[in-house]
Amino acid sequence: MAYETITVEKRGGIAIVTLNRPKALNALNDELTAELVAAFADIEVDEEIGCTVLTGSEKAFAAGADIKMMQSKSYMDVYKGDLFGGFDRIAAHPKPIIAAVAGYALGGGCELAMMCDFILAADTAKFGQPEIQLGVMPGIGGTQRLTRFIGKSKAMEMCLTGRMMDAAEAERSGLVSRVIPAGELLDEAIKAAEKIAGMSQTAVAMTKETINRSYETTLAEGIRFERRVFFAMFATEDQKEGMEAFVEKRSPRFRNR
Ligand code: DAK
Repeated sequence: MAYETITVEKRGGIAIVTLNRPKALNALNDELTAELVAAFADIEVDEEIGCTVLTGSEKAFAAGADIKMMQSKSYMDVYKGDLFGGFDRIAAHPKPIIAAVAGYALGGGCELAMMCDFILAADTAKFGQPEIQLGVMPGIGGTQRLTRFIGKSKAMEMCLTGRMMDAAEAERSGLVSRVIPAGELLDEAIKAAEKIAGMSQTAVAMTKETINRSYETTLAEGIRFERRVFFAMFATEDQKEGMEAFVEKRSPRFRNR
């Protein structure tokens, strides 16, 4: 399918989705949201794809929701149109998504990166929730996810002052998993995605679901959930294959069953 505001490349077992509105620094508008939702719906049912890299340009992952699109909207417009409601579908995508962030990840851009399963940051990356400067606040999960990822004090400071965080601070704060020289970012993200796509996709999906459960429940319930899912893995062919391959000193051949 041809898209106007993103590109999608399938490469072996992975997909690379690139935000592509260079003139607006990849600002998120309705069209881009709908195209991202459609692309991830395709990836979800594509059995060949095990992991996606979501990236932007050298200058911007995404500079936020499109301010020019939002400027004239009324309460009824955003309420009835469920502004950016499509992003819930991306947050619920069952396969892993790696955000490869270079340059600005601001507002909705930072929120989109946080919906992914982990963030690899170029040393040029800058994260921020500057909505307060526009007289609004984060509205695609920023107040909730940022607070859980970096803690109340830093999240409050960023959301109340609009201060940006550089890549080194983002790594120290636990927002990103690793900082990588900008020129190597995409290759590193692809390498990680290929590694994940080579695992049992059943085990990968169950692991993603279980880690995400830790944000939704108490520790005791989460541990109970983990145990149930772990036990269930012994009903999969991939558990037999993975352990047999270890004992036989060979690489496993997972069949995602
Ligand atoms: N929206 C629209 N256009 C944008 C944009 C944005 N967020 N960011 C940049 N652009 C456009 C600029 O207007 C400019 O276009 P032209 O003037 O050339 O036509 C072009 O991209 C290049 O930008 P600059 O000329 O400004 O480039 P600089 O290098 O000088 O500056 C910058 C880069 C990233 C520092 C600057 O562009 C900037 O501050 N951008 C805005 C960042 C921002 O405020 N982001 C947050 C947006 S609000 C919701 C509730 C709230 C929200 C959403 C949902 N719900 C309850 C559902 C709000 C979310 C947001 O993200």
